[in-house]
Parts: sequence; C-alpha cells; structure tokens
Amino acid sequence: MRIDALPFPFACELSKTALVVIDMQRDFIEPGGFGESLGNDVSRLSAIVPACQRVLSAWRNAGGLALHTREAHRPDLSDCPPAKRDRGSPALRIGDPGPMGRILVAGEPGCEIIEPLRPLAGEWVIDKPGKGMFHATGIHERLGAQGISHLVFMGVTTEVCVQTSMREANDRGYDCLLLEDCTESYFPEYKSATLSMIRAQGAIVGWTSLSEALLRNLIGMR
Ligand code: C5J
Repeated sequence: MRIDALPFPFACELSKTALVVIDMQRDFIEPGGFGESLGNDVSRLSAIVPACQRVLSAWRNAGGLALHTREAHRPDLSDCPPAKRDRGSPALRIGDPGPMGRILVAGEPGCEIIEPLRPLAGEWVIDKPGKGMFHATGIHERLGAQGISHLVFMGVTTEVCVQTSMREANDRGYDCLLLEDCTESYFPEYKSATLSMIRAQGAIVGWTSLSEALLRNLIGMR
C-alpha cells in the first residue's frame, strides 16, 4: 500500500501492519462517564466513531490484524503508581467509584470499549496501565512474533495516549501512521499541535493522513 499522507506517502504491507485502536472506552467517550464528569465535552470524541467504524470494518474485510487498547488497572491498583493516582489531588481518582463503576479499573462497565467498536473474537485487547501501549504490556514481543513493522493508529486522546503510544512505537523501530479524522482530543488546539509535531522534521514521530486515503487502498483487497 502507498497511502497519501503527510509529510510524504506512507508505504506499508498489510501483512506487516497492525491497526491500533487506542482507548475507545465508555468512560472517555460516552455521556455520563468519567470524562464528562471532569467537565469535558465528550461529543468531540464521539464524533469520530463513524469514521473509526468504517476503517475497522474495511481493515477486517481486508484481513488485517487489529488490536485494541484500554487504559485499565488491576482492581487492587498494584499497577497504578501513586504519582499517577494522586497527582493534583483530583476529586475523582483512578479506582474510585465513578458514574460507570470504578474508574479505569479492568472489568468495570466504564472501562469497556464502546459497543460500535467492540473487538471481535481473536482480535487483541491490551490492558495498559500507562498512557503508552508498550509500558508493561509485552506488546512489542507479540508484534515482533507476528512480523509487524508498521502501525496505523486511531483513538483517543490524541495528545495523551495516542501520541505517547506513537512515540514509544517510533523509538522501537515501527513506522507509524495516525488517521487524523479517527483521533480526537477534548482540546482542539492540542490535537492540532500533536498532528503538527508528529509529522514535523520529515516525519520525526510518524505520518498523518485522512482515513479516506487508507480506505482507497483497502477497498478490493479481499
Ligand atoms: C487517554 C487520558 N486515553 N487522556 N487517557 O488518552 O488520560
């Protein structure tokens, strides 16, 4: 595939590329969840769901590997450093009872991936205790075992878990593409700055493109 992207076309082979869907969890995206309880406008995030669905569906039809991450901690919070839980003394902390169960705790309703993007049996679901997908997950070894060298990213939020995961991936030698209309932030200026940072200096972190550019390549692949 040769995908129209910035700062120049992104070349990859489907068999060596994974689609990574970052943290499309109910607590970040749905009204009545943790994200909204913090005063965020979650409609910004839910607006990308149809574009994400189109890409995920086309990717599956083409036979590509898809993986989904969740920002999720063990119920005993043994994988949540106090620095993460306590910083800024927030009113609601990780592990506290929230509107959709204990906040960012595996197995709680708010921690689940939203229904329209529900993983299929056989797709990888990675619970990550950090912002980045490589921290304490073993994912690099699993991707290596599958011969994956390229990653296509969607998900939320652009400047936190998506950007952190892309930077971690870039340092581990993956070529990374972020789909601009399939990622979002509660803060539009942070999304825009992140897209610029990623593709600056000749793709210093990676590439960005519209999902349409990927879909054009996927149509008719299988
Ligand atoms: C993610 C966050 N998923 N913003 N988490 O970006 O804390």
